[in-house]
Amino acid sequence: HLSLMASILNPNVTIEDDRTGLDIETIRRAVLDNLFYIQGKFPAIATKHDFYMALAYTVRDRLLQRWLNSVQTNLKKDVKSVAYLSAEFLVGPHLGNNLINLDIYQQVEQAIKESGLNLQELIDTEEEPGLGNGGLGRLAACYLDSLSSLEIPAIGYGIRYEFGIFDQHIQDGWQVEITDKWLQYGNPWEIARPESSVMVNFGGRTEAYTDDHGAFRVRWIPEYVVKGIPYDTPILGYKVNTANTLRLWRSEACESFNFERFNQGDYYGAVDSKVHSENLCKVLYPNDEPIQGKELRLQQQYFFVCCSLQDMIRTHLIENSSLDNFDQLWAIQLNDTHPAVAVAELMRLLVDVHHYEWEPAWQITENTFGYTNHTLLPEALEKWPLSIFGRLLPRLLEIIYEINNRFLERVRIKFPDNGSKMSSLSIIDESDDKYVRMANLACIGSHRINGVAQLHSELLKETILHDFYALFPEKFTNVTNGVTPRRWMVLSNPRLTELITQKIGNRWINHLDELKQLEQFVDDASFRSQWRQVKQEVKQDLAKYIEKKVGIVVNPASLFDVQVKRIHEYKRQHLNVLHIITLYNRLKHNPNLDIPPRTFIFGGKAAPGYFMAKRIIKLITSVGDVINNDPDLKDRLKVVFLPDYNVTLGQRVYPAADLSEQISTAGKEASGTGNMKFSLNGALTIGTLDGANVEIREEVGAENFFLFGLTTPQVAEVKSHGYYPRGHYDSNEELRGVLDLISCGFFSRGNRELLQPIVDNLLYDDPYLLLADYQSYINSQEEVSEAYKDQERWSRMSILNVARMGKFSSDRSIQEYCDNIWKVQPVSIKLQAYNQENA
Ligand code: 475
Repeated sequence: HLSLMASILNPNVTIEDDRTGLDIETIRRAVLDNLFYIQGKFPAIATKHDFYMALAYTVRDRLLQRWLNSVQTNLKKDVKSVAYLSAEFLVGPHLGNNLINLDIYQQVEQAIKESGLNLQELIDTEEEPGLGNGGLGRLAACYLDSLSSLEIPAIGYGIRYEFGIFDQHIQDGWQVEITDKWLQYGNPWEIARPESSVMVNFGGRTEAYTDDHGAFRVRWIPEYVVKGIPYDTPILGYKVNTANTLRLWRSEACESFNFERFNQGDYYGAVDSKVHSENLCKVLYPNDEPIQGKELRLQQQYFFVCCSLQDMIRTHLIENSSLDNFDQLWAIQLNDTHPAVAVAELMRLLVDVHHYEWEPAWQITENTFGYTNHTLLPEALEKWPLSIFGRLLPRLLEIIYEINNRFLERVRIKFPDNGSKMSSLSIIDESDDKYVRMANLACIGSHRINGVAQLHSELLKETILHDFYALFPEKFTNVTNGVTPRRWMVLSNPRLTELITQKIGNRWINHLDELKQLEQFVDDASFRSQWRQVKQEVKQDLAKYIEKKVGIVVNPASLFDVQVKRIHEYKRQHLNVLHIITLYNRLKHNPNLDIPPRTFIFGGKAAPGYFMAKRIIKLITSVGDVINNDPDLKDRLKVVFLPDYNVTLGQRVYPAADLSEQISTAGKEASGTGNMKFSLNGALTIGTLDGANVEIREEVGAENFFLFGLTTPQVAEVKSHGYYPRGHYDSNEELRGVLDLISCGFFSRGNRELLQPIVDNLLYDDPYLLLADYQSYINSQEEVSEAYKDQERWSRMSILNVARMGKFSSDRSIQEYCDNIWKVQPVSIKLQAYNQENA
């Protein structure tokens, strides 16, 4: 109460009370307070989850000051903000991360201990918001962390899915999908803002009219209207006052719209339309490839884009008299093409609603948008059947036609008589059925187009976006992905964080280049031994987790060989399996073979409708069942499939890995980000020259990286000559032994049908060239085993990997986006108490 009095006497004093105080005693009391007043529980009857909630609210209270001041500052200042539009944000649990970024982990740990609880257990109680599929959604989350840590005014806009990515169970070796009910026990991190709701039109028709000034205009008479309600979550930066907002939209029926039906006595009809509106944001599509032609998916995309643009315009007009300077105060980034309809929607808002002429509206639009591409697979480019698009978004389709006509007119003048260029550049695909091509819309409507790793950005220009590159070379650039060291090191690997910080201080946490200083200790034998000790302890933790989860006992001294990522043929988890079976056969034939024991760890979800990916999971678990229980092997090989790979599990796995498997077919993985998390945590990489592997190898040095496989040009070369996978089977005896063992039902209790689709695919098609890369992979794995036998050498390589990972901080990526694409500056946030003026 002294501080409260002080603030009355002197309004410049920051108020420290039960909701802001950071000393151990205040935190301890605040948790008990929240337990009583929010959870409605005495400690004696509270569950672990109750304590988690009480602590989460305690931490949120300590964020709010920074959050509201950040929001207020961004509103008032005439500084440019970033709007990151993404259908996915895979943020992971908030509690631990907020403790790190608030820099109160230790106080809270102590306070919780004094209440007889364990902080780690409470952190582990949090249900993670699985609002993403994989790399793309997780990248968006790392970028939010870095935007705040760099004090950039920013907002993330997305969808508040009621059910996120499914929970994966493994039954009888197969994946089973369970709905993810992440909201069932409440979400303490979000605040609903129903007062900022907006309306979104769907269906119906358009109509021309002449306004009061005699101008020709179009209006959209929708068939139905959906309300978007924003839910805000603070994203605090590391040791700064900036807390940006992640604003996710939930859909609801628009009451006024149903009122008429309701009055007509059509009660069930009115309720029905309510159900329909709420379905819109029910569930995240679990494919990490596009879902062509699913109307609900297009509704989701337009819904969140329309809500977000209206929200930006509303906030813009609070401090500005017009939208003339919209592009000077907003940089909007399109995270892949999922939000690309924003290009047409901003035009609609400017032209139809705010009565701009086409040309100035187009200038604003093009200056505002940037587009990030995340894939090279041509089949993964999003396109919508024209019929669906036109029925759902009739006005948007008209605008797209207008954009396209004006654009193609410029193309025609630049490349006269080039019909094939015109048809490849057109937003409308007229090949067989008609489609709207979202990547074309994104390219035309953005002033910058980037890939996510050097190789990927080069390949974009050469392949899928070649004709756009010929037209607008100045638009193309690269921003290599990065990951946040706060979550992927400080939070997930406290032991290594401590060891590094002892040696070089803690500046590396937000200046990751400083890890360089570790190089001076690489020849220090006692440091190397400490380094090994840390890895050993972390591996023991994972070993315990594995035993608890899947009942497999693994040897923490064995080489932990890890591949965690979505299951995809191009990522080649099955190539990893071919290596496992090769080792198995070698050990069976030669029990005295001198190779270090290995534990192969897999994790990853398969899209529910992806037949081959689901078979690959079954292959891994089946091979594991045989190998793990074969007494001849004397536990020298173990194969573990960890169910339900997600952010939380990633945080356990990356720190414990010795070897990181980054084995995609060259030219297929846009970047990868798991590759960075592994290396940052001291794993060595076995990998192809694909995605960001190329740059990782460049940084850590070729001698500290296990390279194998065809290069991208070699892949193209092999394919151009009519690739014949069967030839590798015929000529490579060891490979033949491996495939034959699968075929004969050895791993499937004699069932020859079960795994045959995988073998047949490899022998007769092998689109991802596993057989072509097999021998090179096996050879490289032999080098891995040799290196691991020499633990001192391995430790040197591991230390150098970590020391040279500075480039792969998402802080560096975001700085590049700020400088080269968004042209935004940091703004430092001054704290002002909530009950003071203009708060
Ligand atoms: C790349 N997801 C990684 C990562 O840049 C890259 C697609 C359609 C619908 C829903 N999700 C998707 C992706 O395309 C995706 O995750 N791409 C990944 O983006 C970040 O590191 O190489 O595969």
